[in-house]
Amino acid sequence: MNRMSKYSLMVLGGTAMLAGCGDNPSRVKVNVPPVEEGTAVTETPGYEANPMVSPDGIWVVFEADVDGDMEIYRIPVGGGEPEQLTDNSDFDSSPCWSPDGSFIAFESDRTGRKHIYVLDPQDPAGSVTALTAGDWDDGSPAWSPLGGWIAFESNRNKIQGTDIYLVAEDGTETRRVTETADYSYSRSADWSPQGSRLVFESNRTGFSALFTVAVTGGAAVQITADEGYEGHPAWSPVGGRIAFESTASGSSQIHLVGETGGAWTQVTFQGGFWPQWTAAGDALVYCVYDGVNADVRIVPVD
Ligand SMILES: [Ca+2]
Ligand SMILES: [Ca+2]
Repeated sequence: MNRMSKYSLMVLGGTAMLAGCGDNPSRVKVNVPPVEEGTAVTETPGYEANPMVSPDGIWVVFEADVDGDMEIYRIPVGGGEPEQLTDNSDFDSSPCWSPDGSFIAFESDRTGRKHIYVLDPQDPAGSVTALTAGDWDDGSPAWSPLGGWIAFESNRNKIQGTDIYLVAEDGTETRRVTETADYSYSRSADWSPQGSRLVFESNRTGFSALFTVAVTGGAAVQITADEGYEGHPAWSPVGGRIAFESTASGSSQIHLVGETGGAWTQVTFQGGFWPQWTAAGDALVYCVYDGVNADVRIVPVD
């Protein structure tokens, strides 16, 4: 259903209520459609998730389930015809751009376990490079803004849970960044603009909270309180603050917090998941999700 027909139905509902209210103007209520936040990038009946704008600001890459399994797509930021980049019966998800926009890293279970792969969006039917392999699961790749390394989460070396690792973008070397207890997770990492620190979510102290850590490892710094769920952090490419999703307001919304913590600023009020900054750091692409349908939106951020 496109936005116009959805609005038409809501206006019809308001009209019906008016007709039932008689002549008493004090009892007249009109259902005013909510002002939609940001701009729609996709408005399909299906599930789109994990969007990220290309460094040149032209494309949004995302995952979608159209044919019973997840595939990677890209679509112009202003909307239009999606271009399918993977086509198989496996679960392909969590796409992210290389800093020069030449490649897209993603996770796929095409070997039976989840691992990190790289494709060329100019030649999606061409060769896909596996960066990780093994009898465990890797996911949520995030490419360093300086190039060279991709952060990801893995359950290798762990009895339940995940830690953050780095893999060289040519797959030749892997490094461990976090080392937390079994049965706890550190995941959904993203890079600081200088490529020296990572922000990630972890439940090491209880509920899921946000932490930062040097890419060389060591002590993590907690930047949100762990009394609720905070996740999917995205470090502003111009620095200073981190976007994330939280259910603190009663539903999942996008918020901002300083990169060393502090007060939050709420960005969305009508739902928000999986925020990612544009390269200019002046907007967030994210999803709204009602449990069945998810759509990609983009909203400017001052
Ligand atoms: Ca949709
Ligand atoms: Ca697939």
